[in-house]
Amino acid sequence: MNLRYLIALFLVIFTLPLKADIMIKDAIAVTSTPKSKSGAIFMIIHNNSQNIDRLLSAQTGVSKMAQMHSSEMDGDVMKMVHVEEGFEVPSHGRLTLEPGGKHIMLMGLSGTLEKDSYFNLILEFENTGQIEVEVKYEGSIKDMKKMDHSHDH
Ligand SMILES: [Cu+2]
Repeated sequence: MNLRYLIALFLVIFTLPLKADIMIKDAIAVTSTPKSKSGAIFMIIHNNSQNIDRLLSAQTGVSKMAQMHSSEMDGDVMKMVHVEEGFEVPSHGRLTLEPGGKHIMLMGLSGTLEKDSYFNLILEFENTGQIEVEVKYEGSIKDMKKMDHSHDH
């Protein structure tokens, strides 16, 4: 192996983009009506590392509080439960926050969000630390495409 080859090899290794351990996709927020004081954030959290991570908390400037919630059926009624310990993100796996499942609940919204605008959300992970993501406000939940197949009774 000559020196020139070695140098080339090093250049390749050190210029490869580092794959982030935690990657956030499709972060969106919805409210039940345009003037609601509460809303929900959905996203897909990819964990590319060998370690389990945990989403501990979330913070945003657009609401007073952000909580980790899960949805559970209580008879015929969908109930939201505050998950204080946060959500586990499996290693080499993903966590999906989606309507009718786990989500980040926004409480005390300022009510100034405009449809299709973006706001910043800071996520705190046990291993990875803080990650800032942009969340798109998709308007009221009726506007959300994924809700097209929601169950009507
Ligand atoms: Cu909730």
